[in-house]
Parts: sequence; C-alpha cells; structure tokens
Amino acid sequence: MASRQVLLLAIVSAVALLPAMVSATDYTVGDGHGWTLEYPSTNWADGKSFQIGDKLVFTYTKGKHTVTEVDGAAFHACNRQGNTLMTWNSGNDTVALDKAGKRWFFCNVDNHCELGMKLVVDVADPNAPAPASPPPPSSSSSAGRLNYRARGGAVAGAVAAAALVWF
Ligand SMILES: *[C@@H]1O[C@H](CO)[C@@H](O)[C@H](O)[C@H]1NC(C)=O
Ligand SMILES: [Cu+2]
Repeated sequence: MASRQVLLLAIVSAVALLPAMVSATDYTVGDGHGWTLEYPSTNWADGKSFQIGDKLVFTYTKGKHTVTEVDGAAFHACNRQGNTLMTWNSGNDTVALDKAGKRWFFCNVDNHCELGMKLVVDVADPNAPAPASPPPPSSSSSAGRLNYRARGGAVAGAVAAAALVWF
C-alpha cells in the first residue's frame, strides 16, 4: 500500500534527521521560572553543555529586567557601567550561541545582578579539532565523533530494518 510506503519513508527520514535535531537545542533560561529574581539563574547552567547552534531563550516581563551581555570582568563585578557587548529587552529574547567560548549575561536593572540574575555559559564547538594533548597516541575525540556517527547510522539502519519487517 502507498500509505505504508509513505509511513515507512517518514519513519526513516525522522531517524535520519535525529542527529541534526539533537545537535541544536533551544534552552529556556530558568526553565519554567524564566529569567527572574525569584529563581536566581546563576546555577541554572550547571551540568548543561552548550554547543554552537544552540539558543538561549530569556523570558521575563518586559521593562522589569534586561539581558545584557558583558565581558567576564564586568560579569564577575556586576559592573553595570562597564562595556556592554549587547542588550536585549523584549521580554522574550533569543540569543544565538553562534561562537565558541564563554558568554556572560546579567540583568542590568538595579542590583539584580548582585541578587543572582547572572548567567555564564561555555559554548563548545563540536567541529573543533581535539586540543593538542602532549603525546598523541590516537585522536580520541574524533574517534568519539566517528563512533557517534556510526551509532546514529546503526540506529537508523535498525529502525529501517524493523520497519521493513513490520510492513
Ligand atoms: C517568544 O518568541 C518566540 C519566537 O521568537 C515565539 O515562538 C514564542 O511563542 C514567544 N514566547 C512568548 C512567551 O511570547
Ligand atoms: Cu532584573
């Protein structure tokens, strides 16, 4: 039946796209709490790993807060008079993590930064070459990527095979 073929194609396509989908994530800062004083954001990033292509979404009541990107020194000092790299203030701000390295954000209203409205993320480049480690016996991180791809391919193949058997 044509509909079965369409369904099969949909399943196989979805599995093939899976690696691309997991590689870019939109993170809502503070999760359900949003970007707020009631839920200091300082530790929200702990345990999360960010990659180029991910996005941070800051949601808050417009006018009550800002999302201000600064350098590390201004961040650590909560220096609101220092050099500002970028400011967002729409209340629903999407910040693209489009480059590797640390990005520092705080709220530029009153003493909110001191109260914990600050967030640092460290953005990894998934395509960066492995850092040169003293004796290079084997490139473990590129092997890891190859394994990851091989695993994705194996999963796609297994699902496709299962679907073929099923239909
Ligand atoms: C925030 O903006 C995104 C698009 O940029 C939209 O999809 C989403 O619904 C908005 N959220 C709110 C709470 O306005
Ligand atoms: Cu604030």
